Amino acid sequence: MQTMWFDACIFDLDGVIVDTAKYHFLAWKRLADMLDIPFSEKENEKLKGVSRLASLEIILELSGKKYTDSEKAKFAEMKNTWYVEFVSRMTPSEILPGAIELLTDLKSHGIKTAIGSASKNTLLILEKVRMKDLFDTITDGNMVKSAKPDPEIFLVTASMLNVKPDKCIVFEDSVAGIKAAHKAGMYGIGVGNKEILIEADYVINDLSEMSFLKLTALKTINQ
Ligand code: B16
Ligand code: MG
Repeated sequence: MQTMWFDACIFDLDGVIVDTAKYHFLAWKRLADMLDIPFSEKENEKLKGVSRLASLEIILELSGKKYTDSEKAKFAEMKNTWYVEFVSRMTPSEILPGAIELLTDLKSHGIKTAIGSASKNTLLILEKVRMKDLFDTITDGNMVKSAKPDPEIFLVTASMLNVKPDKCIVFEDSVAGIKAAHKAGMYGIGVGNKEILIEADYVINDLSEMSFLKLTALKTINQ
């Protein structure tokens, strides 16, 4: 069998496999309205890939007020309850373009696949869109201490897959996620806007632009 420059592909969830950012926004907006904090889709951009508590801190900063830790814990729980209500209604029709095709293609060529997401709701979402079985391992926000841009999530994923970090490709829609991939010693493919994901090794609009064959040629293209 031919030796590949990569043995595994690790996928971020929100913004790469499914678009849950819209549900995060609706739930954060409800909390912001309740607290009289101005919050729009523009501010929501800053929350992509960021953990739940870090997202809350960013929103509360817009209020200019101070909140206690127990108030913050209550707000985070309220937001999550509303968010879970939204994602509980998700169906496979919400899977982003090219995701199933790329995962099937990679598997047929013996490449390992995984999820590396900051979301503590990863398993629920993957169950709702019926994609759990397409991944060899699923690493989420419940399994790590440090959030992206810390490389912990991707290093844990690589070790669960039993693959060396330099043989992993990460697909990420957030700047923090690309930084985390690089700190882990992995190749980072940005999914989304080229102007925002400037640190990525390569950028695509969505997963329909990628295939096993294109990945095999990527390193040669970039050199
Ligand atoms: P939860 P990803 C991230 O998912 C989201 O992009 C981010 O907006 C969210 O705050 C974070 O998960 C935590 O989500 O509240 O469900 O634990 O992009 O890492 O797949
Ligand atoms: Mg993301």
